[in-house]
Amino acid sequence: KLFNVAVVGATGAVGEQILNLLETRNFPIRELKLLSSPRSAGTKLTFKGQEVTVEEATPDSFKGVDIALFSAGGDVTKALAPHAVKHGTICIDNTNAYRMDPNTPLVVPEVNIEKVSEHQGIIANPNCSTIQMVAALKPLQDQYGISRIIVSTYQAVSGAGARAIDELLRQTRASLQGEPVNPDILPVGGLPVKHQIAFNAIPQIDKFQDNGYTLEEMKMVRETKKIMNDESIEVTATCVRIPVVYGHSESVYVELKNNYDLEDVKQLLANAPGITLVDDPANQQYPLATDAAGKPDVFVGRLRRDLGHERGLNLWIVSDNLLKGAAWNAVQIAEHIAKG
Ligand code: 11C
Repeated sequence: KLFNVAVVGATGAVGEQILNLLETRNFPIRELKLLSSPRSAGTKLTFKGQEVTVEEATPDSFKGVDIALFSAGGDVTKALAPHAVKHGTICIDNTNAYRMDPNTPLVVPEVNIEKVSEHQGIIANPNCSTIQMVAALKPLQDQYGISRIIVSTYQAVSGAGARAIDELLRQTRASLQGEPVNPDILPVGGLPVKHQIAFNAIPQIDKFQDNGYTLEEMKMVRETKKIMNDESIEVTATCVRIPVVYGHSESVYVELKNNYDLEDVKQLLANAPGITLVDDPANQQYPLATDAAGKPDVFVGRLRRDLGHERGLNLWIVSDNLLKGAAWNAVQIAEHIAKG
């Protein structure tokens, strides 16, 4: 069976990766529509050697579309996805718009692919930093149970979009030449205060909430509970932007409900789908953002028992935030739907 597919936000950093994946995975497409904001409409992109002109996304764009992949920001999803659903389109949404909606499945295929069947037109793709963490922790949840997670992230600038990548590169050059770096975008577009990202670490990703945590941190808290289907898991997150272009890294402390054997944990992770274990301290082998970039897997290493808590485990989790953290997770969901 072939599908009419639309990509909303086709010219963005994630949209570009979605198109690559649809092409390289040979997704069964009858007709491909590339949609964007009016600003990017008219751009010409190439898909399987053919030029496709990007069109402005409107409520009527979805007539006859079977599957739409949205990654053009939450406001665009909120404005257009309900129209798409009315046209019978299944929407896979990469934004925060519907993730916590009780009627919307929030899906990481390695964790809860069965939830796809409960959709009412929209399936939400979680936040990148959440996806890689829950994919790595799922085998531990199944085997031992999880009571608590404490995570600190080291997140790449590409998570904030193509303009943030330009900002890091521009500031790095300016700084090396002794010129002013003129922060313009990070930590959060639209907020008045900007900070230097070159040669820095910024402990703010997205806006602060009333509880003192940032929205990125609260996404990790709420989404983890929903995807792992356990509101009792205690989650604390500290999210930090660092001067890396591709690949989020995470230091994760997890407290298990039952006693574990470290060798068993390594075996579980080595055998888990979508996970690559890189854990060989004797040879200085552990996951690195530069190795994860461009690859679909979640990389896990530095496994060690906590020194204070017998059921505590520390690990280091790295993945390409634009692939497993966004485009690849969405295309995996689309492939599941296409298989029927
Ligand atoms: C970042 N995690 O790295 C964000 C980007 O809710 O899908 C993804 C935002 C989202 O800045």
